Amino acid sequence: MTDSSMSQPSYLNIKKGLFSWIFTLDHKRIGLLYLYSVGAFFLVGAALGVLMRLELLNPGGDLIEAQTYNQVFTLHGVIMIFLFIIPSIPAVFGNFFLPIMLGTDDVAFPRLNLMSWWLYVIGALFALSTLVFGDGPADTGWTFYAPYSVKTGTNVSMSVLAAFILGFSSILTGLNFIVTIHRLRAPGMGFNQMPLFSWALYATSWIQLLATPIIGITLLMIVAERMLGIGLFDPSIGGDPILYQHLFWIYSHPAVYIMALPAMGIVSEIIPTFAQRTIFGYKAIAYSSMAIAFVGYFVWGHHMFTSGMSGPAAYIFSILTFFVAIPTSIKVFNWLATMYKGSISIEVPLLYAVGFIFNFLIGGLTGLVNGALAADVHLHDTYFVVGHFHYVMFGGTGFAFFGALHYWFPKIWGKMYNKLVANVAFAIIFIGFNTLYFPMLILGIMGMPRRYYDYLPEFHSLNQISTYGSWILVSGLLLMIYNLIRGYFNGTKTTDNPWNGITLEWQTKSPPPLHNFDKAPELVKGGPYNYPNAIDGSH
Ligand code: HEM
Ligand SMILES: [Cu+2]
Repeated sequence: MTDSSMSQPSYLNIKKGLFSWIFTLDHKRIGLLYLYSVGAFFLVGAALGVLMRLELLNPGGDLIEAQTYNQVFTLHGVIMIFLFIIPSIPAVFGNFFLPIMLGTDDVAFPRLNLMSWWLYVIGALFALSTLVFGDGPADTGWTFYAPYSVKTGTNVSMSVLAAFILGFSSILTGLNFIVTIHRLRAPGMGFNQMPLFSWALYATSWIQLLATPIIGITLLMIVAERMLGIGLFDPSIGGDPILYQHLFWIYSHPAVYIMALPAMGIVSEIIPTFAQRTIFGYKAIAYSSMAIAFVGYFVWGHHMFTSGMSGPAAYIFSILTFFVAIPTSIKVFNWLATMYKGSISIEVPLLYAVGFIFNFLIGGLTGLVNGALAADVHLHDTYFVVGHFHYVMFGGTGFAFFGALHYWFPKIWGKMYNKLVANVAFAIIFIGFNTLYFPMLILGIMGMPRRYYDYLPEFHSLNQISTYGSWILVSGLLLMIYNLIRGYFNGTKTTDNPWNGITLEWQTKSPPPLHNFDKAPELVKGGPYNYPNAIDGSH
């Protein structure tokens, strides 16, 4: 292990000034541009979430008005989905690490990559402009269901145009990654020698490429319907609102895997490193990502069980939904098998990975409950659903994102944060998260509907607990961010491979040089996770 100092030339210090960042073609800098923008929107979205929880602390609608609440949950949803969670892991860590982990010097199309980020910024400005222009931000929910989205006076057109532009950004990232993986792997690295994070990004990229155009066109149809009254979705002029729901979910269910698969890829990196053990079931984990991406296209109807579809259609969607559980469980079993008998060092990235597994299990199992036709008819549009998807997206993907940040922090900046503080922040976040969202599952079963600014008195105590949870969670998040920023400025210098990782990014300097490697990296014989001293390595 060599010690690298900040004064050595690296991608961070080779060029200076704002322009060298916002017009950079370096995938690492583009990854960081995404990190800062995605991170900023996460904070805005979280603030809106906390505002909703304040409103719901007591019954009586005492803090914000009903219509404001409608706009707040819509903006919260739009920001969290399109500006935070979809770009989070692929655009930040995929950009930064995919080329390095493949042993190459950049993505296939660096200019397209820069354009993705600029489209992201433009899309974000469109979304925020609804705060100023027109009759305020959309009040439809992030799903923009017709016919209300066609009729409401709020600025739906601008919001869906924002989502349209952001969709292009996502498509270009996916396209870039697919070509990078096919064309730029280091000599000798076959598909089955790729790190599992690359496999996860590969599966994700196909969804981004094939599913995102559907939402793009659907949202343009909403704009056309609002401006021209064509009669696509509005029944009063001959349209079909159910058609909108189909088109929306044909994208938005696969999009759930745009959010989940990269997170699973992160966990598949962190676990073998901190267990110092060859990953159990490499191929099963790799191919199950592809299986999830594929099956994910055929289950969208589970969002529409109460829309009046035929019995046989509903049964089929329900059964197909259960099939997604198979490749997902395969991953969970393989992660646990990797840790079993491993020599585990409990560092903060591993805590986030295990936190991911815990939360994602609750998210996945409550997903099966929703997918079960008979149960969903009762739970549809209740807080059970709100609890479920926060467990998946935040407890799952959000935790994996934070885990990745702590895992690769020393590689990205060449410094180490304070580990004790990071552990404490994790504990607060984990406790706060579960205090915030677990009560929502119970509230949903009790019958509390979602998207209301007020509730009946019998729901009071659980809502209070949930709001206290949001305060605990936010304190933990602020502590984590403070600790990382302090690590960035004052952290101790780190070695090139502080976790004893075995994938290629650990062979280069921390922070990496401009073109990633000073000398060509050496591939590990027999796959990317072959720990030479591992206890009982298995394949
Ligand atoms: C501090 C963190 C957060 C808090 C306090 C929070 C709180 C809430 C609450 C209370 C609602 C329900 C509104 C209602 O139905 O009346 C909600 C909805 C939602 N949240 Fe969050 N949330 C947080 C983070 C996140 C994250 C990280 C994501 C995604 C990654 C997310 C995605 C969503 C979505 C998609 C909705 C649905 C919006 C809609 O109904 O149209 N939230 N959130
Ligand atoms: Cu779904």
